Amino acid sequence: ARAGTLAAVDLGATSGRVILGRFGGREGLRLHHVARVPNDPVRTPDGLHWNLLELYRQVLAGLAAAERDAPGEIEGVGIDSWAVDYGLLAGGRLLGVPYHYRDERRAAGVERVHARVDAVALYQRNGLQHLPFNTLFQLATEGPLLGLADRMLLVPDLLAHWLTGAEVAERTNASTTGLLDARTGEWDVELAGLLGLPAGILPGLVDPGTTLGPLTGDAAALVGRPLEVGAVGSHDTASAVVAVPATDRDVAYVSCGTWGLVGLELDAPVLADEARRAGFTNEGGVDGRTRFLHNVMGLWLLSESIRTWERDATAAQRSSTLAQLLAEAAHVTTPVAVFDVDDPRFLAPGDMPARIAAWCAEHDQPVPATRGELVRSIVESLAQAFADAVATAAGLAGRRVSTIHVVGGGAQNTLLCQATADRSGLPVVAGPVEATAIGNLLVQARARGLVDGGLEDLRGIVAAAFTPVRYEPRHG
Ligand code: LRH
Repeated sequence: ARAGTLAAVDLGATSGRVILGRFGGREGLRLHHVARVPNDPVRTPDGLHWNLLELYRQVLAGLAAAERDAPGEIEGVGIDSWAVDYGLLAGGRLLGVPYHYRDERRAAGVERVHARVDAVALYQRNGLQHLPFNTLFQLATEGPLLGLADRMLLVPDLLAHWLTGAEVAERTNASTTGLLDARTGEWDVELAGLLGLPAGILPGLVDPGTTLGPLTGDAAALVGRPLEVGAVGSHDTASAVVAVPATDRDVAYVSCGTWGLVGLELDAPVLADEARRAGFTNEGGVDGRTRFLHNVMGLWLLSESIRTWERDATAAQRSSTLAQLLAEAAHVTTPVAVFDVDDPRFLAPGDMPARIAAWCAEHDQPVPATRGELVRSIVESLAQAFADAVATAAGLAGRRVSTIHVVGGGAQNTLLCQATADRSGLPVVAGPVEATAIGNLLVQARARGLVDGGLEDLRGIVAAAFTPVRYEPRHG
């Protein structure tokens, strides 16, 4: 191990960040937050889009700020983001404004794909949980643009392309497209052909740890130095799983942010039809591991409820912070509804409190009467979904689970962590909050020889540098 500084660009669906990681010294790794990157999607008449140019601008500004904070020190940059979304290019030019996976119209692709390959056969090939926004379904809605395109780049790969000129598909994120063979980790060219995708649209795959190249041209000038970009687990969840501070194997994880990604790390995919029916996915992890997990709706339910209340509030009312709402929720003593957080009605942006109330009324469950009750109902329902997914994952994979690790923003939510412990009957170990950025940094650090070893060694570094909080299950 040697000392050195790396930068992580971690873009979540609700906000992003640029973080410096300093390796070496007594703690092993220290984080320095450089910039927050707001990520506000924009709805135009043709649908819901990512503001990708603004994100790119913010990434450049964040890297420039990082370079000012640590002049001449940064050895490399890694980029990760939410999965599945992409841009189409022709002759190096972006075709159209990339869509947000929560755009309702993208689901129209599901029927088109299933007409050619049914859900059972698809699972045998790609091993993915059916989510209506998986890349292959979205591509089926592109219409004429697909005929013009000669490249598809997933969001982190597209940003890396703009920064460096490299045109690659990083493998962990590529595994969320539905076009990767779950057994081999290579593009399923036959499936791409069956779905009528233009030949050559899928770029060459690279593994996390691959060097992509230095910032070029204007990007280098704006940042101030031609920092070198390297591939990491560019699917944010893949990076988060790298930073789960577990040294034993009998653990489950919940990577909890906008989504709650709940499952196990395995050596090989589970493609049994039971796993498909249970909504389990086999995504590609760093070092060829399998992320066998279920997508739970996540803190989106909370952030979207808050967005609804803020939209409807007068200026004087617009003061309820997340912390206040959680404090109110903690004081609720009446029983609250435990609703099905995975109901598809909660996927698209909109009035979440009204949708939750409607679900409760339809299912003869208590309709939340106050904001505190609604927040409590969300927290308890998420915790129940996490506990159920852990038990199902263990059953399907034939593994014993003795601890649940919660990483990501949700690790700060004490009410949620305690409820997850209570409802699963297992201890919850919470933290680090910045697992995704840490996983991003660790994979770069290993590629550059700052640290070495397998994932277990990297996790040992996390466990030593970031003290987690433990929640014991309470009975009764
Ligand atoms: C979490 C995440 C998740 C995907 C979803 C689209 O940010 O990457 O793993 O399923 O976004």
